[in-house]
Amino acid sequence: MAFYVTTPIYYVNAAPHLGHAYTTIGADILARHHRQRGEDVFFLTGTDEHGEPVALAAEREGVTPKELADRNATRFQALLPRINASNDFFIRTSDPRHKERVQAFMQRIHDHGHVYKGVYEGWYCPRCADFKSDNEIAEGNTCPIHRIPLDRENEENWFFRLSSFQEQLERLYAENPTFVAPQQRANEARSFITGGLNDISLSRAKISWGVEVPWDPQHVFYVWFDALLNYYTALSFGAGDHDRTAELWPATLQILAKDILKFHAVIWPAMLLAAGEELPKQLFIHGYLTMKDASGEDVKMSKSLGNVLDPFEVMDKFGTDALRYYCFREVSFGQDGAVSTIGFESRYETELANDYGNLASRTIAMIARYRDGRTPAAEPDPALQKDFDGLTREVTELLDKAEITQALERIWQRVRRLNRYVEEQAPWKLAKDDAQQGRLDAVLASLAEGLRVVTVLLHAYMPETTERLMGALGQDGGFAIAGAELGRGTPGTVTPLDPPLFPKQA
Ligand code: ME8
Repeated sequence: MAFYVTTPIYYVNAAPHLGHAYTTIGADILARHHRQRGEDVFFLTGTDEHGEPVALAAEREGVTPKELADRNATRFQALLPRINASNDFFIRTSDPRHKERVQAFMQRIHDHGHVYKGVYEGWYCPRCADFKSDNEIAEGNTCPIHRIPLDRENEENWFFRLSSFQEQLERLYAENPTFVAPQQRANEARSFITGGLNDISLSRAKISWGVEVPWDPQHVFYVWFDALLNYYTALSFGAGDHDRTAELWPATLQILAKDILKFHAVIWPAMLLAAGEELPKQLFIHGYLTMKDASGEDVKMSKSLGNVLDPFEVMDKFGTDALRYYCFREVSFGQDGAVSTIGFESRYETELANDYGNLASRTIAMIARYRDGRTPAAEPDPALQKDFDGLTREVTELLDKAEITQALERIWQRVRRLNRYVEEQAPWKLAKDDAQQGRLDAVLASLAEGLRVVTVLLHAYMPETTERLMGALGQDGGFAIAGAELGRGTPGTVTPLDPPLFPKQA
């Protein structure tokens, strides 16, 4: 079974911030989870290098767009190993192989009769690269997202007959209610469509930084057409030594934030329909990470507003897995949520260092002390078994719906259950009583197994920590999801955790 997951391709007009890392980590958690299920996973991310947002930023910095793109694409690429993203390819839209395929795809749309020449007159945000309709304009003709004045544009462009897809798109949403998740975002997309679709510019004559329109080389494609197509073009040259489009298209899941809902939930399916291609199975729209701005108000973390948390700094201090964990624990995937340094520190201490790290250290230390480092072979305690029954199924079902935070919550309930189990059973008391040695075997074996099961399930979230812990538990059974049941482990020889999984911060 194939699982093809994508992130948006990020603009190279500035360096990456935590908002970009967030989406990529979310996609990575799902990619890793599906690999644990033995599926044929393809995980794509990359950079969006054309269009006005990049051309303008380059102009401001006094470099060519290509220079800026090369510099910042390198920074986005460098972020990936740091956040431990297991992407299979990184697409750059300035890649000539992408450009060729954009031209071929758009030529198909042209030849199917969905394109005509016209004049665009209206408001345009150069940072969003978006032609704004009346209800998308904030006070004083400003962009509601970037809070900058909009430009009044009047230019001759090629147009895409978006309006002619109105009915098909309405039918798509009616027949496939989970095409866009969560539901609230599907409703938004739907009301945008039922509000009436206008044809949209497909090319720009004013800009030269882009992919040339093959039937009119004075124009380049409007950047969104070029950008959206990355999800499709990458499969023909970025997925190994042969074209894997037939095996991997349509995408299983496309992840993005609500800022670019309209492009993905309306324009993108219309483009695919116009070319006669299948539609992605699902778009998952998450919310914004917010942070306080200068006035103390929680607003979207963004380059242009300047309220960004540098993911590199956070990882230097807390480690990669702590960042991965925090983002999805603190902010429910799908909702907006505030992040802060204090929030990081608090969850790091109470949950990672105490709930999980301490549980691991104590369990291993007790096996070392009372059983000479060999985990006893004993059946899992029925008292614990009952609380673990169905856990893996629950987690898998939630992750099938991209409910990453909810799945993590279910796992964490069991981490806490294991902590209570230690307190209830008090192995240190059993150890002093000769008559309780069988019981002590059962308790230690159950703890080791419980810890192994949550560790298999946490692997997609915290790959490095979980590998270290599996090694320390002497488990060599790996991370296949099928093994995430109490009693499926093989008792091994433990190694004390030094330093602990999440060392106390100075
Ligand atoms: O829109 N909270 O690129 P972009 C959560 N190139 N996610 C955030 C975020 C925040 N504060 N800030 C950014 C573009 N993101 C286009 C996309 S796709 C064919 C072209 C993430 O650099 C989130 O995924 O502005 C959002 O959708 C994306 O970065 C926008 O990145």
